[in-house]
Amino acid sequence: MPRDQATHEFLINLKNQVDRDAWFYLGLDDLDQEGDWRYIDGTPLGTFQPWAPREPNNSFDNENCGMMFEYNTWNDVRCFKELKFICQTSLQAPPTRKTSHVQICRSPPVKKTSPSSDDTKL
Ligand SMILES: [Ca+2]
Ligand SMILES: [Ca+2]
Repeated sequence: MPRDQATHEFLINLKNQVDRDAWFYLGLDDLDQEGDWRYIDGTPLGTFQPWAPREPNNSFDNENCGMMFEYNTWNDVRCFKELKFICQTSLQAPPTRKTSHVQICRSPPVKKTSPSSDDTKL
């Protein structure tokens, strides 16, 4: 969860090792209440919110998941859009909220045979 500039840049660098052109989910959404953006652990966003200009725009009243967008800014998209993702996990407290990206992050690890895997886990 990119709560500050340093973490934001860390995630970008991590992603770039797999795919420099990819957009990816960030672990934030406003699924519970429109416009109330929260990280996947339920905590509200802080002051660090590098949304792209005119985002989040909740386009077609159906954009509720945050993603890393052009120029390393954030954008809201439909949660079923197929994107890469980076998971942050805790060995002690797994996520409790059930969203599509949580479900993806909970999927059993798939054995990769190539270094160019689709997902990167922290
Ligand atoms: Ca929304
Ligand atoms: Ca949007």
